Amino acid sequence: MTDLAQLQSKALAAISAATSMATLEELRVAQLGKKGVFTELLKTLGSLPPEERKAQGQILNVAKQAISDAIEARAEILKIAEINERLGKEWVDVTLPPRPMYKGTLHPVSYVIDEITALFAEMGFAVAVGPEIEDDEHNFTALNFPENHPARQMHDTFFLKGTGNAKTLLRTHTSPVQIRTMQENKPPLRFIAPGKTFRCDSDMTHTPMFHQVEGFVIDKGIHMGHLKGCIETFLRQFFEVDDVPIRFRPSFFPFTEPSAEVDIGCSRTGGELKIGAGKDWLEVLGCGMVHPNVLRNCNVDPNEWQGFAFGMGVERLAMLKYGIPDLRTFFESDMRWLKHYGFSALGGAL
Ligand code: 2NM
Repeated sequence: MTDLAQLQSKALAAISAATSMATLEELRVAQLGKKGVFTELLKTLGSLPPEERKAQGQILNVAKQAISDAIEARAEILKIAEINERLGKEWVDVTLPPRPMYKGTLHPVSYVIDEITALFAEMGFAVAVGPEIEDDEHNFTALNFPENHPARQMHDTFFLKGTGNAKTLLRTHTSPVQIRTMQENKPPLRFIAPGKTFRCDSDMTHTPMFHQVEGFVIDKGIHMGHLKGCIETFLRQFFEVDDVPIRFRPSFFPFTEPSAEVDIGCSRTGGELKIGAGKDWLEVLGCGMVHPNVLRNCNVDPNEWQGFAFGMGVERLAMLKYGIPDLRTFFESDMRWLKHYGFSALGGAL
C-alpha cells in the first residue's frame, strides 16, 4: 500500500521539521487524534474483507507506532532546546545593585556581632561556635554550677522534654562553647563565642532569645591585668571614646573567681544618654578569671594554665551604641525599624 507509505513518510518529515512543542502537538492531533489521518484509516478496516483485515491492521498499527515514537523523540529534543533557549535568554547579573525599593539592611545584631568580632580579631581572637541545643553537663555542670544550686534556676532555663537521661535544654549562655572547645583542643586558646542564647524571661528589658558574645583566653601566666587590658582596649574602640571611664566592680559567677562586672562612664541629661563623660555608670559586661574547677572539668591543669573569660549582651550593646530605645523592637521584623536602624551590607550607614 504505497499510499500508506507516503502518508507515513510525509508525517515523519513534518515531525522532524517541527520547531516547537505547539507545532508538534498540532501534528499529533492531525495524525493520531480522534479525527487524525491514521485514526480514520483504522476505521476503514471494517469495510475490508476479513482475510485482508488482519494484515492491513498490523501494517497500520506499525505505521501509527512509528509516528508516535517519532513524536516522542522529537518532543525530547524540542524540550531540551527550549530549556537551553530559556537559559540563554533568562539570566541574572548578581553583581548589579538591588533596586532601591528592595534594598535590605543588616540587622543591628548582625552588624554589632561583626564589629565585636573585628575588634577581637585584631587582638588575636578566633571565632568558635557550638550547638544551641545543649545538655545539662555542658551548659551547667562542667561550668561549676553545683547540682541544685539556685544559679541554675536564676538562668530561667528552657528544658526540652522526652530525651531520656541526658537532660537537654536551650543553652542559657554561649559558655558551653568554651567547654566543647577545651575538650577538643589543647591550650593555649584565644577565641570569642558569638551566638543565640535562650532564657524563659520576657518583659520590657528581656526577650526569651537574645545574643551573647563571650571571650575566652587560656595561656600560661594569665592574670587579671591581661583581663583588664583586653576589656579596656575593646570598650574604648567599640564605643569610639578614647578616655571612656571604666570601672570593675566585684561580682559573682560560678565559672569565674574572682568575678567582676564592668561599668563605663556616662551622663544622663534631659533623658539623653551620653557615653564617655559624666557622673553616671552603665553596666556593659561581666568577666573574671576562669575557675580552676572549670579547667579541671576539661582536663586542663590549673597549675599549668590560667585564663580569663568575659560575656556581653549584643542587643544591650547595640542599644547603647546606636541609641535604640526598646529591646523588643529587635525581633518584631518591622521593615520601617530595619530601614531606620539597619546597616548597609557593605558597611556603615545607609
Ligand atoms: C560572663 C561573665 C563572666 C564566662 C566564663 C566562661 C568559662 F567558660 F570560662 F567558664 N565562659 N564565659 C563568663 C564569665 C561569662 O558573661 C556575663
